[in-house]
Amino acid sequence: MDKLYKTDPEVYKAIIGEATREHDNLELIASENFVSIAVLEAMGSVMTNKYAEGYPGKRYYGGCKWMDVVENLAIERAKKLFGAEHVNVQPLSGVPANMAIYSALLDPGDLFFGLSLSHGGHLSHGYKVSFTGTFWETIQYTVDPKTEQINYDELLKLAREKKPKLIMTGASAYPRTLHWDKFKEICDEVGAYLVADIAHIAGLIAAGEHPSPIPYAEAVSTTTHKTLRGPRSAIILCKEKWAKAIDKAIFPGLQGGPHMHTIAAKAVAFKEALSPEFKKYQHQIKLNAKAFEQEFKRLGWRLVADGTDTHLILVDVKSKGITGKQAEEALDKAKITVNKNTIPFDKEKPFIASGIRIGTPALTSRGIKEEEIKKIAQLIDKVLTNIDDEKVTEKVKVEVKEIAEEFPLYPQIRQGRKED
Ligand code: DSN
Repeated sequence: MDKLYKTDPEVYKAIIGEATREHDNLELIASENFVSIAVLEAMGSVMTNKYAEGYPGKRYYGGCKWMDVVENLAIERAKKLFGAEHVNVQPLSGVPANMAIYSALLDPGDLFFGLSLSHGGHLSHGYKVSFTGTFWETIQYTVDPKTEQINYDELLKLAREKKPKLIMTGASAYPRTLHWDKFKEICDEVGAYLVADIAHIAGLIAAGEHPSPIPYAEAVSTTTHKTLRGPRSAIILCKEKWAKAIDKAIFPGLQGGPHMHTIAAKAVAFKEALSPEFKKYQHQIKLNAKAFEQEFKRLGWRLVADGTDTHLILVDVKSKGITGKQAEEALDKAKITVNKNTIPFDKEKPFIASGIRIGTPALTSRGIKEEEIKKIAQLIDKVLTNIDDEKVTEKVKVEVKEIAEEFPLYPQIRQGRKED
């Protein structure tokens, strides 16, 4: 990054600082991941220079030959990866993707259901402070108080009573399998459209490690930067009958020029995701989450829904007398990055929260496996059970450094120069 260093040493310093932080810390935020150098190169390419409003073969600008090439590659690869009839690769991120789906399938003021934010759902699933909760009527369904999992019988009862036009499924903090066939039965019974937001589990689905909603849902959205390990962005997959409405909702409905450098990077990430190595990687993500589950249980921690089938666990830290905020801050000092998270029926506000969310995609991208995961669970336990003891934090930091050094990340960026 010589040119960047000469032009803008402050931004250069921030980028090197972040690359160093990503290397030095153990990244356990379930929605984060580390992309390949190939994806970074596509993101930092001349594709950022071009306007390409419209779609391949039908653009509102001249000179779009190479834009069509990358967009078609991204579309074809995503179709193959998920077995979808139609794909739109232009959504800038998850919330606009969900807005586009609601706009295409609903009329203003229609009623839809989404999983409550504090029960693992997402802002864009109809939460009242999000536009998704003001342009449309919404009802937030919850998990079962005993199992902390979706109770499909209760959801059916609610759907029969309220008659939603659409049920949004998917989650941001739900550690167990989502049963799309059961959601579909409910939708069919009340005449609602089934929509799935698979942002967290898209990589697992692409690799066959979690059931796919594609055969059941009218439309599916996903961000591309979580388990899928692509650039920060999103796509929509849908049945052919919704293709025109979805495409129109994205452009010209909600967006202008697509970010072609990101679309190029998505194409690269989808190629990587079609490889046999990606399947092994996704399997390891789940093995690592299971290893966290087992070790945390052995250490006496209560886990929401009693464990995981996916890439994440939710630890109820309040059950040992600390808040999610305290846990997040204490772990941050030891260079272990997690996020505080509400747990079902949480009495704390989201900014304090009673839980922490721990995910394995990023650590797995570094090559970390079960043995180290168990060690990391023990380090987390040490910090949390000695929350005000700086000596313990300092000792844990040394062990974190050893693990980070054993599994290096982006050495070529940290050195500030490309390998030639
Ligand atoms: N903000 C993301 C997460 O952390 O899960 C969801 O979009």
